[in-house]
Amino acid sequence: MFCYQCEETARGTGCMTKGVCGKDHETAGLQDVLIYLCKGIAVRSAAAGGNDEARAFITDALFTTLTNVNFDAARFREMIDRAIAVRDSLPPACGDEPDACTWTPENDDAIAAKAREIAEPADPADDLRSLTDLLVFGVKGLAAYYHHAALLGYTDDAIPAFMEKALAATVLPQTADGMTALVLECGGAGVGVLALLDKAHTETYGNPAITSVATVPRERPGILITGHDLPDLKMLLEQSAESGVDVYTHGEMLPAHAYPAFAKYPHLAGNYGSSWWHQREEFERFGGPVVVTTNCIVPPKETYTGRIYTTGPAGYPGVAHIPAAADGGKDFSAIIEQAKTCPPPERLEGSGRDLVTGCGHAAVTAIAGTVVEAVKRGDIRRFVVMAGCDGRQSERSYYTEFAEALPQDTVILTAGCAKFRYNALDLGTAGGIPRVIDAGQCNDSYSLVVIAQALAGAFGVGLNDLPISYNIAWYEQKAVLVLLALLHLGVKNIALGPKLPAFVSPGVLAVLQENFGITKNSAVEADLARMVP
Ligand code: FSO
Ligand code: SF4
Repeated sequence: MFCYQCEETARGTGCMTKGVCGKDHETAGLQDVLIYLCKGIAVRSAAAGGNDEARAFITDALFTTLTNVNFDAARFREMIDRAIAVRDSLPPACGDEPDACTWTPENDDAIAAKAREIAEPADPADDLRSLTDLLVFGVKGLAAYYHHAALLGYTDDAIPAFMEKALAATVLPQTADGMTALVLECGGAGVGVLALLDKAHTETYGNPAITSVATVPRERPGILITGHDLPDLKMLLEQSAESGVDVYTHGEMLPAHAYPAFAKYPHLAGNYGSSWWHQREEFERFGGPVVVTTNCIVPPKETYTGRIYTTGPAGYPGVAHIPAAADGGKDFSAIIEQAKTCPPPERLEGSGRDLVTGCGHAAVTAIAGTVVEAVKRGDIRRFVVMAGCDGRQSERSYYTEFAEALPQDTVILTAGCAKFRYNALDLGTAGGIPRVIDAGQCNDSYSLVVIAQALAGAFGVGLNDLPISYNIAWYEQKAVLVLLALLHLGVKNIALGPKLPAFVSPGVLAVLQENFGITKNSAVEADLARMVP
């Protein structure tokens, strides 16, 4: 195997025997083959002017290959069979199609041989390979966000059409310039998909309101739900109402409390625990069933394998999977019954302080006058965007230290699970607003853009002239897409950390630095001096 798609990749260069995430050699190979087949589907679908079934398949298949989504080799075998069927149902694109359009394995050995062929370790200096992988990882992020929007019935043909064009390009002859143009175009598609998902969430569930979320568990048994899928939470809340069981959010599900459509359920009891990588301890101590709707799942401990469930794109071998019916409905009744037999959640050390979330664009622009006045008075000197992901490596304590060291007249704008590094700290208020403005999931990063654009409008300046610095924590491929979206919007001087992506070659990095001022963050004091002048 060779995988270098996430920030925690082995030795900062690539996982070659087993993923740091726990992905094994076999699953990595099957994922590579599935992506390869998606490229063949993309060539044919694009030539046919776009095929709905092919586009839906590509969207869902790519999502399963993001970091920490699905570790289940059996699921990937099924998807490979389905990929071949989808591809072969489409007419040939031309007389001389790339291998991805025609390659058909006779058996498992042929799949394994293809996986070995694909998994060539990258030459770190190969700019074209770097750009191609940057594009594929950005398209994976696009697929994840589009999957969420499409589930709620919000579609936009431009997004799957771009995914198709981009994937097809990776198996057709390319130049570095052509690939660079596609990478930049991917950022534009990223802005489009984030706006679409924002519309899907806010029109379906209402605009989030600034909300305090309890972190101390109640006395009744509970079900914990994690990941990003809001329709799953809605179904679970509906089915468990009046059951005597409470529902708690974990990780990226925390912002759900802020939507009117979820806040109205009295048995949505609070948030339990923190970001994804704490789940082995937190799921064990929760004591009741846990539903994992998307990334990030980490290899579960035996102590809770009998009460953890995956659904949607998520999967793990030996973990029960809740399927969707043809109409998208899911049956959580067995989980609710199991919860009734479980003890209430154990209180976690460090819990107690409410977490504030729901600072989406509607809530923040509603108080824009207060914010603008606070900036004019000098009560708010600077905003620092600290959105992105959390991760398990110790160097990520940088983000806690940076948040603590920020002067009192600064405000953190955040989204994604990166916030768990500082959202339980008592950072107080600045200019009458909380010093941590949590716009929601990484899926809600668009809110930060809208807030920045509203501030730029209020002050009559460009985005890069605002008193905003960017200190972004990345981990997986959705963060790659968000970064490309920010570049597309012309945002400059983003600091990225804790490591730069292994798949960015020195040549590509030089271009990013020259054109966009991207840097790696360094030490707290030096970064503070640079970002909060
Ligand atoms: Fe986090 Fe995981 Fe939302 Fe990511 S839970 S790390 S960017 O998959 O999705 O922020
Ligand atoms: Fe390694 Fe990350 Fe790939 Fe997992 S997703 S195999 S940790 S690079």
